[in-house]
Parts: sequence; C-alpha cells; structure tokens
Amino acid sequence: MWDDSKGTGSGRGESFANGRAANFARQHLTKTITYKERPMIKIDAIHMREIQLELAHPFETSFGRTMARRILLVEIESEGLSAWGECVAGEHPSFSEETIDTAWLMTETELAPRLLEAEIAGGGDCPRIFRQVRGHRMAKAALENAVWDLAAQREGVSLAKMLGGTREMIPCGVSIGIQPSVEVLLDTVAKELAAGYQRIKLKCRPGWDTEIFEAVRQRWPEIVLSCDANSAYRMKDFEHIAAWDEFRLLMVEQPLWYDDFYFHSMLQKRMETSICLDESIRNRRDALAAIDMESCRIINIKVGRVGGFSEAIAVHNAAAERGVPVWCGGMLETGIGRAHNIALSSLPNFSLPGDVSASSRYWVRDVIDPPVTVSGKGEIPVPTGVGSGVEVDTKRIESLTVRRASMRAHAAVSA
Ligand code: OSB
Ligand code: MG
Repeated sequence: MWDDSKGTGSGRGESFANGRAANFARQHLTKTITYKERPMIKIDAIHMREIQLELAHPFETSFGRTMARRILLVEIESEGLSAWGECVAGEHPSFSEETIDTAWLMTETELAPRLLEAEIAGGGDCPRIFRQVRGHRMAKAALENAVWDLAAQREGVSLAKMLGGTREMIPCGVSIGIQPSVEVLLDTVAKELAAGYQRIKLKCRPGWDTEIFEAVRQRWPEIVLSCDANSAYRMKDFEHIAAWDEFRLLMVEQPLWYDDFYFHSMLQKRMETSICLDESIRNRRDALAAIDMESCRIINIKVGRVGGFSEAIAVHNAAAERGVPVWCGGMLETGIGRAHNIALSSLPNFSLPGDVSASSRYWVRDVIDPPVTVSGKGEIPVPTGVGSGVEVDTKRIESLTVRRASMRAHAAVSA
C-alpha cells in the first residue's frame, strides 16, 4: 500500500517514427528490456538559457500581475540526441520561494554538475542524484524532466508512455486571471467556453470573489466552475469562504497560507465544497498528510512544484490509492513545459480538467512549432511520437535568449 510504482513503464513495441531518436533506439535496443538493464545514459553537455517572452495577455493573481516571463530552459545533449526541460520558477518568489535567479544559480553550481558526474539510466534516478540539495524543486524538475524526455527518445517511445500514461486525450480547463471589471471577466469566460474548455477557474482574492461567482453563475448556472485564491485568505474569512457553497464550485483552490495543512483542514470541515491544494503539496508525504487530515479532497499536481516527474507520479499514485482525484496545474509555460504537462496528464488519475490550454492563450508565438492547440471539445491529444512529441523551434529560442551557460563533463564554460 505504501509502495508506489515510479511509473517507469517499459512500453515497447509500437512503430518507430523517423528521426534521430528512433534511429538511436533501433541501433541500441533489440529486445524488450527492463529499467534496470537499460544502458547508462552518457550526458555530453547541459546547456542553460534564459529566454524572455512577453505574454499575449497580462496574467493577474492575488499575488501580482505578470506581463512578461523570464524563463530558464535547460537542454541535455547526449549521444546525438537533445532533450529540453523548462523551469517554471517565476521572476519573484511569490508563488514559492524559488525564482529564475535562484534556479539558475542552483542549476549551474549544484544540480548540473551532479548530473554530469552521475551514473543514470533514466529520469527515475534524478531524485537520488539531487538528494543532497534541499528544496529548489523547480530547478531540479527542469533537469529531471529533460532526462525523462531523453530516456523516452532513447527507447523510441513517447514521454507519456514512459511515464505510465494511459489516456489518448486530456480534458482541458482554463485559469482566468483577475480582470479589470466584471464585464471584461464575463466576456473572457464567454470566449473560453466558446473555444470548448471544459472547466473555468477564476482567480480570486478579497474584493474579487463573491460578486464574480454570482455574476458567472447567474449567466452560466451549469458550467464546471472553480476558483483559486493563491493563499489570499485568513482564518477571519472562514464564514465568508464557507458561504461560497451556494455557487456549487467544483473546488476552492489554496484559499489559506501557502504552507498550511492544519487550517485548511479546519476550513474543509466547515464547508461542503471541496478544497484543492496547490502550493502546500511539495511531495508525496505532503499529499498523504493532507489527505489523511482532510485538508483537501482534490490535489493540483504541478511537476515543477513537486520537483520532477518521479515525485509527480508518486503524488499521483498516492492520491489514486486513496480515491482522491488530481489534475495538472499550469505555470504559464512555453510549449516545452506544456508538452511535459500533457504527457503527465495522460496518467489515469488525472481525471479532472487541468490548467493545460492552448499555446495561443499565452504566447503570440510559442517556442515549439507547431504550437499546442485544443479541440472544440476542450481536449488535447497526447502526442504519440518519440519523446515529448513536439518540435522545439531552436531558431526562435536563440533569438529570445538573453543569458546562457554550458557545462560539459569535466569542463565548465560560461558565457
Ligand atoms: O496557482 O495555478 C496557479 C499561474 C502562475 C502561478 C500560479 C498559478 C498560475 C495559474 C496559471 O493558475 C495556470 C496556467 O498556466 O494557465
Ligand atoms: Mg493554484
């Protein structure tokens, strides 16, 4: 019961697509092999870049407004293959303690050097390699996820399959930021519903809550609706939040402190609507504690927040065994992180629509080509090609790069 599969599905047997990854798999793998027997991965280099990219629309939460993003991308080069990872840390330590600058420092001075020296067969080895670095989960996740992507390419399978995914389509919702007025919000909701999204999540905070739930519910009594407070409320607000039961929200996400279970559990006892935790869940143990204390009945999994795919799978499995549904959160990712979120969302217990939506909601032009699109039914097909199944637009990334560093085994070069 306490033993979680790490999701290292061996999934072989489908036809290989063309390309370097498929060739690699063909040359190196001739029979079905288990995880332990996989040949070691030789990492030749780790490249770090900071790109700067303006959002198509500013995004406002209870902790602030984002107009443009500074994003750390990592690329792992290995025996002719290349795999990317995205660090979801923001510019400021508002969602969590990490920022792009702390992640840059940790990646360059602690994490990448450890990874370059390590013996690894797959992404599942990364938590062990990074164990002596406490915290910095978003920095760790960027590298670990790239290793999973690389391992999938080496095996000639999709990343989703490598992670143990089973869904062919993922259901999509949207997260709608705080808007200048209720009228603008209603127009935005109407637009997203027309695009087919299956669940609308409204960012809220004191002063932007009951009134907007009322307005949206009045116009759309039956849609699947939720809200996310990003820790904007305190104990004095318990009555106020419990009164939202009348709006039949699917969930209230992270209403209280970002690091709390106990007071969320007190609040959950006083309301019918399910609480969903986001910020508070850093790993599987947190998920077990929160479920056991009834601090929440739903869990938002963000692969960056929990430190990488291994821990995300562990949280997913722990929740599944206890009948707690999960969904995949978003952090305003580019197509690289988005593709990883899609692969993760293909796991069976991702049964609620996630905050994984079309590239065009975030970027005028994404860093993958083609961008991620969503069907009129609010679904994204899970790519079946090798690796993450998306094409990284390296020329575009080059043109957006403002800082870079490269590390090779036994030699570090910074520029
Ligand atoms: O709490 O889910 C959150 C964006 C930045 C920081 C925190 C959150 C969010 C979102 C955006 O809700 C989700 C998305 O990527 O669409
Ligand atoms: Mg959230």
